[in-house]
Amino acid sequence: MEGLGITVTEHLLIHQKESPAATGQFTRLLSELIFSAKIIAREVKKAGLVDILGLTGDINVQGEQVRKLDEFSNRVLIYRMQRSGVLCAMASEENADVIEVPDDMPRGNYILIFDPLDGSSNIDVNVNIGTIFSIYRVVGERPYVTMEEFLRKGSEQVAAGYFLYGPSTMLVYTTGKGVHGFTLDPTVGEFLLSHPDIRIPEQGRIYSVNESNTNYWDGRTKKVVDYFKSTENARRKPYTARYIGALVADFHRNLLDGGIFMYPADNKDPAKPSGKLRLLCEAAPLAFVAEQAGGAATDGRERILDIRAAHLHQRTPLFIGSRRDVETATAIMKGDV
Ligand code: AHM
Ligand code: MG
Repeated sequence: MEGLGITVTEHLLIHQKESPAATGQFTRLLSELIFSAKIIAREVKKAGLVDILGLTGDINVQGEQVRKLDEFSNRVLIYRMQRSGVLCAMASEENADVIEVPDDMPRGNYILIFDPLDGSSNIDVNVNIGTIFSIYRVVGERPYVTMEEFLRKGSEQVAAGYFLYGPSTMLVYTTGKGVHGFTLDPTVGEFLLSHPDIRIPEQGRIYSVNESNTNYWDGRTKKVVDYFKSTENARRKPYTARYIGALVADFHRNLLDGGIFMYPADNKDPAKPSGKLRLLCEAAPLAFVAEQAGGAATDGRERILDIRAAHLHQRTPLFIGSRRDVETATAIMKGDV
């Protein structure tokens, strides 16, 4: 029947033949992720109503305070994905080490890396947050995985994407054949194809950066941000500033409308010389999405997808979004202009 929309499962099955990633196991992996995200979305929607807000008092491996919904989302994802039968192991932003699939559970061909609830400082104020995921195929011998399986270049990802918990819940993902967006229809509980083949404008009109860090930036970083604010840029008028403070939400807006998101290196915290964002669970998956939509992502010098992580929780500067804007920022960062 026409007019009812294509569900994400139908879409996956339709495209299964074109995408080497979309095997039966992969479809199952994504279905489990979708189910987990629906549970997280349900709790996010209730967050203002039940006593779930506030800090747990714990500190996660990144040295940040863990909020209850982060913890809940992490637990949901670990519990469901461990039982999916398609994963060999996982890594989460919230866990210091690799998360194994228990010996008594079936293991599969994939590795999942995720940020269970990105932008968590927004939870208490009812502003958008999201879940980011990155999927690799196991290359070594199963069922045991080594750390090397995780420390791969982002270009080896077979799929990546995010769930955005906003006014609507959305899923945006790529398997290396373009980027597709789905919106959760809460009346039937299905993600329906709402944004087929997303293309990011070649050049945007938005810049997104936490400018309160200006005094911690080096000269080149300041020059990049000045460029987007000046009337001497490619638009001949200042770009507009938009900063939500949740990477998924800032990235998503710029993906649809065009623009650049930046989280450069700064000298605010000697323990975090490369800025705040994590290569494996934040930068690499969004870089895959950006490139597949015709955009770009660098650390100010190198393509994000070419960087091999040295450790699980490695941080990286990030310049991501419309291709021409990222190219300009990278050229300034490299001192080429
Ligand atoms: P989180 O994963 O702990 O929520 O932290 C990452 C978030 C990103 O979503 C966002 O882009 C960034 O931190 C905002 O940082 P800042 O408050 O320094 O601007
Ligand atoms: Mg995050």
